[in-house]
Amino acid sequence: MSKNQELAQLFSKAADVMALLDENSFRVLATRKVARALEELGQDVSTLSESGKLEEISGIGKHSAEKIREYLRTGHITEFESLAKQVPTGVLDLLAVGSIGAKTAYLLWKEAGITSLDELKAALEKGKIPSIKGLGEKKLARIRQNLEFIQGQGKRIGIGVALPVARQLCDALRELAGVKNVQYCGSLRRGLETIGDVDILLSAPNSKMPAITEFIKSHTDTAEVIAAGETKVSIRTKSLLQVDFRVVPPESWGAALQYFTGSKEHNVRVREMAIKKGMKLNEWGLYKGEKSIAGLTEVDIYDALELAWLPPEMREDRGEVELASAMYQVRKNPKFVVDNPKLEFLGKHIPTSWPELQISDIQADLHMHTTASDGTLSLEDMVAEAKRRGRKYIAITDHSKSQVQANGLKVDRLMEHIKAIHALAAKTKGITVLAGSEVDILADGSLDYPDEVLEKLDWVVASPHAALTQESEAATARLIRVASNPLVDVIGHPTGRLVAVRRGLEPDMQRVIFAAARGGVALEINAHDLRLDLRDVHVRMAVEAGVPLCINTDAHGAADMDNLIYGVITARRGWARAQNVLNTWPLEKMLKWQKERGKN
Ligand code: DGT
Ligand code: CA
Ligand code: CA
Ligand code: ZN
Repeated sequence: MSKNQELAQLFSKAADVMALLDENSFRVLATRKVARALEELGQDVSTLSESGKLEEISGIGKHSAEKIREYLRTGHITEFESLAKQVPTGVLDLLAVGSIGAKTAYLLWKEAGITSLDELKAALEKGKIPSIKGLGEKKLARIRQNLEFIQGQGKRIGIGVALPVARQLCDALRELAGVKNVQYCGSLRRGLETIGDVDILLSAPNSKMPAITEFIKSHTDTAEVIAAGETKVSIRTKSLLQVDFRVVPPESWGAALQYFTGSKEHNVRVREMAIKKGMKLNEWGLYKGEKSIAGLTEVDIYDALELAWLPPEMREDRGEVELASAMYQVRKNPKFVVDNPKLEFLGKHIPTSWPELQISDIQADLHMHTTASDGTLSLEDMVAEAKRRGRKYIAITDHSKSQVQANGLKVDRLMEHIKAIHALAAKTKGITVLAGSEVDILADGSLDYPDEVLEKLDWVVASPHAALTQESEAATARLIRVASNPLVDVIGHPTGRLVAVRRGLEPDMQRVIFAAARGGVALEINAHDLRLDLRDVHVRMAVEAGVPLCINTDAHGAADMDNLIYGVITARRGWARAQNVLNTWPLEKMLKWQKERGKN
């Protein structure tokens, strides 16, 4: 772990401890900001410290800089250590359970004597938690649900952890002499939000196997070799990921890529197609009798089976085999009439090749936070960073007044902020900056600012942050109300779920999406790897209903903007093409949509 990360974790833990001990909420927030700033720092914190530049980092003040220097000098932060002594470490683990915030953890600890997740589980099972104010039966039921939820996730790893590790391994292997192709496959290539294990496929001549095995075993990221055979090596990385490497001869590359990308369900369907044609498909190739028909590329395999190639993210047996078949037929015969009601939403023109949504299609980011609320970059820096990354237009959307712990803006501060954004926008060339807000959706679906305030904004993201455990029916009514509000442009992270941590709202999403279609409100795909909200299946519903999607990073700092890829992958999993994604549109088209939406 780098010094940057070590320090980020120390500050983040200190913030948890402070929250538990009920310290001033601004101090907690400031400490979290330091953690975030450290995580995102593009350079080594020791170097910065030596050149006396720590205080120049946005989010790091004089006192935090002192602590950072102390750590770099001594390996300790005395103040944090004495803070930590006041709370058992197991109590901090309780915070990982959705619906346990600092106050609840405090009650569980002080009033029920619970100091670890195991103790919590046992106490809940035995019904041994005394009834205390703030910890009623409903609350305990929710905690129990959430605890079961996180423990039921097993050991799957988030895509945000797995993808960077897999990419680095693939890049390293590509440099190795004799290696022809390298690609991660399995659930990671399909872009699932959590990954069981990473499957990396290589093509190389058999003679290269010993050298490849040796390289993988001695790689700096390898913590343990689980198995090593003639064509397969399995390791565990330092980040606790299991990675299976398989080596195939170059002539089987496409067949193996297709096979190991999966999903199993998709493969079963594709293999059935082969059998119908009197062929046999396996990881080595496509065969008719002994004769090899295809194997070199994935496209060759699909083509020989009269299927169009589709992006890996779509291969879940959710209708993509039917789509691929229709696309192939139309390509062979433009007059071919597709008679499949499930494909009707594609309109009259079935594409002959699927236009895979790319990161480079994204022109705008319409959900971003600055130091005005809980971001780490100033307005100026955020705009400069977005411009540097080639965004053509953005919306600055700091939190609204209910988000006290995130320093949400009261109306007078919002008015000042709008002025400041417009002033900066007027003198900034090459990027259009909209003055927006991320307005809280209150439990009943009303918004956190009155209409006359919302009317002053160029862009309104409305998001749920609180009351995320309400009943499904209430959640549906809440979101339908927002989806019907003409002052709302997009619903941000519509369910508030956190991948493998918190269920979030569980509305009847089909009804919400129909309401959004009627109201002309867009739905966000929040690209943060822990949110991915809308999730894939709901993206698909939105695409079918013709509701525009908006892939936003919800950036609270510069590094968050790199999360865009996870949003794009999730969009692909829901069959979204660029035309479905509002922020791929040029600014003029988006503004036109904004003016005309919901009018017909
Ligand atoms: P995971 O690792 O649980 O996140 O999910 P996957 O999809 O990566 O599954 P994994 O690692 O067990 O296998 C990787 C791919 O290999 C899988 O997506 C499809 C292929 N595969 C594995 N076992 C079978 C099988 O029994 N039949 C077929 N047709 N394909 C298989
Ligand atoms: Ca896998
Ligand atoms: Ca595997
Ligand atoms: Zn946000």
